[in-house]
Amino acid sequence: MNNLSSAAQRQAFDEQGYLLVRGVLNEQDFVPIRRVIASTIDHRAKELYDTGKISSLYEDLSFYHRLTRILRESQGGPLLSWNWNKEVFSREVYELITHPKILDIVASLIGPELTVNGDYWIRFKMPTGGESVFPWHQDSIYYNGNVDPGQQVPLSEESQILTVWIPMVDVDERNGCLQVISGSHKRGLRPSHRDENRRLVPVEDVESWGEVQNVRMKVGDVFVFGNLTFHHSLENTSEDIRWSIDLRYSPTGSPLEWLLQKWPGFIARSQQQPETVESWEMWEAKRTPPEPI
Ligand SMILES: O=C(O)CCC(=O)C(=O)O
Repeated sequence: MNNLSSAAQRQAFDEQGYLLVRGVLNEQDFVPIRRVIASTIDHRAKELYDTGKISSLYEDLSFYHRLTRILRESQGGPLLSWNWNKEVFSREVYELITHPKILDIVASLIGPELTVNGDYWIRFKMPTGGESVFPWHQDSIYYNGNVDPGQQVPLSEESQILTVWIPMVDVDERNGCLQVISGSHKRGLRPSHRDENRRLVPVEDVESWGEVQNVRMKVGDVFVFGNLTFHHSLENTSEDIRWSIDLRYSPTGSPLEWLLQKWPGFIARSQQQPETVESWEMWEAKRTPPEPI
């Protein structure tokens, strides 16, 4: 897993179903998004404090420890991991999703006509050991599982949907890094069933199919994988939250209207029709429901 030329990146991605690119972003690139998260945590803390669910705003705690403390007190039992999308919808997220270095990597894998799908997630993987495990899955199985019964839509596995996974702290086996199975995407979409937590887990022993890779990453590295690549994340046995953001892209014109209706996205790059690229204001207008008349 090294930095390679575009053609070699593409070849490695096609072969393995994933690609790790080191040192893409720098500390400065994260400043705006950290600010958005900190302000959302602040807002959430005030809500919980005002409704008597926490006894303090814990403003003296660091960015990383504050949310754990707030959730420990408000949730009582084991901490549930959180995913935020609309809570952090902002120009700062748009800037990160359209970061030229990220778009260059995505374009090297799926071509120059790029649509951002609106289902990005900021994830807080809580320091709760086994509770924090995310089981093996292919993203397509979740997409298909989210389609309403009876809705006739093209299956998601017929499209390329790329995830760009970006840690906001260094990640390894201790704090729940991702694992992937090399070459697993070549087997197509596999059967799964719902476990006791309603999560879709494979019925087959996927770990026996190929090399299971631990995806150890430093802040600034990005990890890209496809919607058929089996991946999961390990327990977070550390004391701290594992923060990450995952972004999603497809070739423009992919038959994903059902996804874009649910999570409106935008055209992020186009070589053929550069005038179709959509600004933050255009994305914001798509995501903001019209005022009632
Ligand atoms: O961040 C994680 O722990 C899991 C992420 C994941 O499964 C995904 O982005 O599809």
